[in-house]
Order: sequence, then structure tokens, then C-alpha cells
Amino acid sequence: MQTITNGCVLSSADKMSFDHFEYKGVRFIKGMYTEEFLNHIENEFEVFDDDIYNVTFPKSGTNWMIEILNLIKHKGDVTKTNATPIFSRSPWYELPASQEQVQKLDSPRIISSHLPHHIFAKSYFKSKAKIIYTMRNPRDIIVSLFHFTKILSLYTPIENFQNFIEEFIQGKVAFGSWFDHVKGWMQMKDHERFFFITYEELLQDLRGSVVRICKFLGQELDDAQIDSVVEHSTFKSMKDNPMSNWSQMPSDIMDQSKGAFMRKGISGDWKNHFTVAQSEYFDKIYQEKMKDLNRSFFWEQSS
Ligand code: PPS
Repeated sequence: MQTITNGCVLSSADKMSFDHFEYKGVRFIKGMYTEEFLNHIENEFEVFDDDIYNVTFPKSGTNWMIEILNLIKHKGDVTKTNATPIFSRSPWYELPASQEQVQKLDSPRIISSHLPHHIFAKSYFKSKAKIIYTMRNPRDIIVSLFHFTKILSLYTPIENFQNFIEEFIQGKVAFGSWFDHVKGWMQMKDHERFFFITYEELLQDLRGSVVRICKFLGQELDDAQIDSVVEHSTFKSMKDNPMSNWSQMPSDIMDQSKGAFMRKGISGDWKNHFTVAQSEYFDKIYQEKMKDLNRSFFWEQSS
């Protein structure tokens, strides 16, 4: 038994939620990623100057940004974006199973990644490629991930929410510590090829966010095209769209009879899951871990 600071205990008998290995201090799901492949893409993956990277910590709005970026690329033409299921449209380049899809992407490639800054393809840093980094209130990420473990077959469903909060804090989840992920990527915050946005900003002002993203990408869309991007990237549109709601994924990999991938799509669902004590404990750790960043995020004012 290991005691944690708020008086709760993390039982050694509790099963970890996934089989994992570590690469450069970060946890990866065994059977999905390999050390050899991570090493290969870190050192040998060729980044093109016109690539656009959609980078996130898991459950931060990756798929939402895939939809937005592809709609922008095709000037709001949903028939083009709907030609491919969302998980193949902007594949995760660190995923060995996605390599064929990455090779098939046409220019400008929109590529997703959950990789932390220190493992990202080295060639990116010598290129002119752009990154959009989407962040989300970590407490809502915990909740989203908690539910996701029930539907993705490589996970063991989490039973004990308190233990899961602790695992998240300790970086014992896929892609490691959220705190390190954000702090690592925020080193690039003043870089002209780096754009960061929050899930909460997308929720609050989707159209305004789309306009800002277009400006960053140098994409000129007229009002009707922007309207189309917004219309087709709302939660309801994506949840009802079989090319965006992951229903094309075989059920032995993702079983949506146990819960929807497009689950709630809101900010603040953590309030329905965290006790007051858990919230206070998380806040204390958050303040400690984030104090050096000298930046306050959207959710810190609104939560
Ligand atoms: S993953 O598995 O890491 O790629 O997941 P990711 O896409 O990053 O995050 C999934 C959560 O994003 C929500 N989502 C949206 N919210 C609002 N609007 C839109 N259009 C949208 N698209 C996806 C999705 O519902 C997951 O959040 P939760 O809180 O679980 O609903």
C-alpha cells in the first residue's frame, strides 16, 4: 500500500489500466506502440515543410481538431472530408499501424500526434512545418479517459476513480504526465509556427477559433466556407456522422456498445465525478506542478 498526501491510499492490488513499456520516461501502450518504432520516428521520420501537426495529450480534443483542420483544408467541403473515416484522415504518426495511411496523405499533410515535445520527430525542428497544440482542463481529461478505458479493448476498465486520479497525476497513463506534456510543448509558445488553443475556447467560440486557425495556417476562406467548417465540426454533427464518430472502427478494438467515443463533449463534467476532497487535492498538485509556467489557462478562471 502506498499512502498519498490527501490521506487516500493507492492499493498495490489495483490493476494498472494497460500493459505498458517506457520510452524516454513516458508510458506507452504495449501492443499498440513499440520502442523501435518510436526511436525510428523520432530520429528518421521526414517532416515536410508544408505539414500541419495536430498535437495533443490524449482526450484533449484531437478528433475535434482533425475535423476542423480537414474541413479548413477542403474549404468546408464535407464530401471531401467524409471520404475517409476520421481515424485515417489525419493518422497518428507515432502509431506503427498508421504508417500506410501517413504515406498516402496528400499535401498539405495533416498529421496527429500525442507525443511529448522531447520525443517529437527531430526533423520537425529543422522544418517550416506548423503545429497546432490543443489543451484541455486536465480534470475533464481524467473523466474522458476514465470512460474511454471501458470501450478501448487494450485498456482494463478503471474501477477506482480515486486511484485513477493518482495515476494521472503520477504520469502513469498513456503518454505520461499531462503536466510535463503541457510544459514541454509550451516552451514553443512564442514560436511563429506554433499555435496553441484550448478545448474550452473551441467550445466557447467555435467560429472565432476557426477564423484564428485559418489565419495561422494562411488559409483564406469566405464566410460561407467558414460557416460550413463550423456546422460540420459541432459535437452533434460529429456524433451523428459515421465518418467522424469512430463507428467504422471494428468493435473488437473499440466497443461502443459500452459507451460512445463522442461521449458528452462538454467542459466541466469533472464536477459530476470528483468529490470536493478530490478536487481540492488535484488543485493543490496542479498549483505546485504548474507554478513555473507563469501562465493561467482558461479553465483556471472558469472552474
Ligand atoms: S483521443 O482518443 O485522445 O484521440 O480523444 P480526443 O479526440 O482527444 O478527445 C475525445 C474527447 O473530445 C470530445 N469531442 C468533442 N467535444 C466537443 N465538440 C466536438 N466536436 C468534439 N469532438 C470530440 C469527445 O466527446 C471526448 O470528450 P468527452 O468528455 O469524453 O465527451
